[in-house]
Formats: sequence, structure tokens, C-alpha cells
Amino acid sequence: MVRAWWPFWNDDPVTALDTKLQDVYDEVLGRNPGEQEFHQAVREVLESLGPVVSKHPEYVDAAVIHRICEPERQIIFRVPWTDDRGNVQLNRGFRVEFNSALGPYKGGLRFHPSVYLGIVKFLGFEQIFKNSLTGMPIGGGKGGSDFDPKGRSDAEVMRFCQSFMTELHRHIGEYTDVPAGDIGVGGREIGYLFGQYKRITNRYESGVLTGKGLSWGGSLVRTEATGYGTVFFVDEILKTSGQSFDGKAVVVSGSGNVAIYAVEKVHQLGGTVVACSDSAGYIVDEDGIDLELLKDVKEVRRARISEYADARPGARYVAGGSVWDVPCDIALPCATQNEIDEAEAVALIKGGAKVVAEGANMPCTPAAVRAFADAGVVFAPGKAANAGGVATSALEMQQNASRDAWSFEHTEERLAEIMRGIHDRCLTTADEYDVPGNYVAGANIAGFIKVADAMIALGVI
Ligand code: NDP
Ligand code: 2IT
Repeated sequence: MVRAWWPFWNDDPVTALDTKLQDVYDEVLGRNPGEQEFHQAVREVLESLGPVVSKHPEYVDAAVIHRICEPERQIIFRVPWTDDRGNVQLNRGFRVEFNSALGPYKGGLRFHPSVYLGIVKFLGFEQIFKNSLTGMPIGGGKGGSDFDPKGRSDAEVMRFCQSFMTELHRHIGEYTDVPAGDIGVGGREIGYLFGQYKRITNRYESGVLTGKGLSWGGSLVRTEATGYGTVFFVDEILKTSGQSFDGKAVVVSGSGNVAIYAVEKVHQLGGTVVACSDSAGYIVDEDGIDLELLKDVKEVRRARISEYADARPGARYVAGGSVWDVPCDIALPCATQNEIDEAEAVALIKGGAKVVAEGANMPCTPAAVRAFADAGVVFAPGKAANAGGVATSALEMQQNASRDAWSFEHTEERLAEIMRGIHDRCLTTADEYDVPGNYVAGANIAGFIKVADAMIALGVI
């Protein structure tokens, strides 16, 4: 169960910022009132950039940091649609095209009732640095709607997606902006969105969306990529101390796309996932999650995680509560932002966790990240650890551009290689800036520098 978000850092000041960075942060607060998640994401990056601006004053002189915090374009639109009873429903749609210095805007669409501009901006901001870290030619963007797909029929989801795309189509394109999935948006939604794009534009433009089905331009491994990639990243962390997943107990939060394929890869690498969750509660299965049953409950039946425990002898369901109370060696938060605050971090540390890697975007609050650092828990931020999803989206774009389709083995090997590359880039950069082993600083600095250099090269635009 994920708790309501709490504006913790206002009362709990963290690392002081360099004065020039504080000016940027103050401006971000002033320009974007009430968008707490966006403030949090910006602050987290700025806290890593102190040594960068000392070494490279040109980033401040050219106002690169100021510019990187301001989206290039923000689109907000009305999404009316008709439900199965004939009632007209209304939602709000968003697309924030944050930064295109490295390539077309790239990032997912989230359909969840909590979505508002501040969430889309935090996700779009994170996406800039994540996409940069992948080494692929993709800028950063994000979108979504406050539409709640839960309990809606396929026909309702289709009508919503068609209405959403009726506006979105004029803003996206293979060379402009390439959306994909995120919370509440999977293969079904991408299908309806792609169908409507094709119908309106009369173009079979495969490269306009990623996460497509295999028979209509999708890539093998894209469904698995985020979860697999997170586990590959942890495998690299474990290798640095001569360890592996073998015999390790793992707790995963969520039971959606990222969580399910994280479970699958942990099991393939010899670990045991003993618990996972949804927004209503969590299940504990000491024998290891039965993946086929989990997929049946969540992917086929779209049911609640409690039904897993109903069908599995030996498993138990806990309504509400915190999945982080379950002892483990490795924790993979794969549900949503701010799901681990200080109290959950302390519970994890007490339960024996030695590595925490973010499969979700910003699931750990700053207080949680500090608690992990103080306890010597290795912490891998989402920008690095969950970049496998968007990296494989870029591989899907490559296949679309060359009208090719790669094998599962080849694509998975490319993903593993990309994750190794991100891992090594984080550590090399952390060494270079005298913060050895700090994956947060390594990811933020390496992600930032590539975008900042491109922005300087492209002029004041
Ligand atoms: P899904 O919609 O497939 O699954 C989301 C899971 O998280 C569900 O189990 C859901 O439970 C739970 N969850 C979502 N929102 C909340 C909430 N507010 N409170 C409690 N539980 C919640 O999404 P994904 O697996 O695709 O995404 C999970 C995370 O991974 C997100 O942070 C996303 O941004 C991130 N991510 C996703 C990528 C992708 O390729 N899909 C790539 C990189 C990061 P319930 O069903 O009960 O709502
Ligand atoms: O947060 C993310 O990286 C995603 N939701 C995937 C984005 C993508 O374009 O594949």
C-alpha cells in the first residue's frame, strides 16, 4: 500500500545548494507553484550538480541549467468521451515536451487519476537525464491523463484513447515526439492510440509510438524491458562485490508491467521474489512468486493481487500495510513515486536489505535515500536502473526505421549491454567527481553533461 505523498523536505532541509543552483531552484519554485513532485525531481538533480558547475562555469553562464528546468512546450487539452451507458465523461490530457537536444521527445503516457501537470513535469524532467544515460538519440518528454482505466470496459478504454489521440496526433511524430506506455498504459492502450493516429493521418508511421504489438511494428523484449533492465542493473551492482542473485530474497512492489518482468528475471538469475503488491495490499509467498499465476491474475484477468493468494496455497494476503515490512536482501520498488519514505526505508534496513534499485520513477523520497546512504545500503536511482524500458523503445524505433525485426536473444543482449554501459558510466562519473560508488551523483552528472553540451552546441534556442 502506498501512502499519500507528504511535502517532507520543506520541514526537513537537505543538502544546501550552491548559490547559483539555489537561484535556479528558487525560480523553479516561483514559476511552478504547487507542483511538489516536479520541485522534488529538480532539487534531486541540482543537489548533484554543485561539483559540475564549479568545474564547468559555462553551464551557468549559458543558462543551461535554467533552460533545462523549463519545458520546451507544454500541451494541455480536453478529452471528452462517452461511457458504456451513454454518459459524456471528461478528462484532461497532457504532453510535456521537455527537452529535444539529443533527439525527438521520448517518454511514456500515464493514465491514472492522480495525474496533473506536476506529475507529468517530474516524469518528463527525469526522462531527459534517463534518456541521455541510455546513450541513444532521444530527448525527454512525458504525457498522460487523469483518466482511470480501472473498472472500464475495453470499449470505454478505446473511446477514451481515440479521443485522447484526436488531439495528441498533431503534436507527435517519428521525428518530433514519440510516446509509449507508463502506469495504466500498456499494449491494449498503445493499440487503440496507434489505430487512431493511423486513421487520422492516413500514415502507417510505426515510429510514432513504441510498445506496439509484435504484428504491427513492435519489438520483442519491449514488454519485459524495464523489469529485466532493472534486474540486469542490480546484477551489475552485485558483481562489483563478487556476488550474484543466487539465493537472494527479493521484494518487489507493484504487480504491473515493470514488477512482473522484474520478478521473471530475478527468478531466471537464481533469486527468489517473496512478496509483491498493488495499491490495495500485498502478498507474501515464501516459496517464491508463481509467475504464471501472477501473470494470469494481473495481465489476463486484470484482477486484484489478493486473488493471487486465494489461488495459491501457502501464500498470504495483507490488506493495506507496507510490503517493505517483509524482510529481504534486495528491494525493487516498481509501483509509483514516493512509495518509500523514511519509515519504510528504516523497515527495509531492519529487514536486512543491502541493495535498493528503483524500477519505478522516484519511488524513494529524499529522506529514504538518505537513510539508505547512512546505513550503507547501495541505492540505484530510477534514471539509471529503469532506463531499460526507454532504451528498448529506442531499439524499437531503430527496427521501425530500418523495417527490420530482431530476435529475442539479440534484443535482450542489446538491453543487457546498455544496462552494463549505464552502470559503468554512473560509477566512472562518480569516481571522476570524487563521490565513488554514488550512483545518484553518477547518474545525474553523466545524464546532465551530455544534454548540457548538446544544448550549448545548438545555441540559445
Ligand atoms: P502498471 O500500470 O503496469 O502497474 C503499476 C503498478 O503500481 C500496479 O501494481 C499499481 O497498483 C501500482 N500503483 C500505481 N500507482 C499507484 C499508486 N498511486 N499507489 C499505489 N500503487 C500504485 O505500470 P508500470 O509497471 O508500467 O509502471 C510502474 C512504475 O514504473 C511507474 O513509476 C512508471 O513510471 C515506471 N516505469 C515504467 C516503465 C515502463 O516501461 N512501463 C519504464 C520506466 C519506469 P494498482 O493496479 O492497484 O493501481
Ligand atoms: O518512464 C519511462 O521510462 C517509461 N515509461 C518508458 C518510456 C518509453 O518511451 O519507452
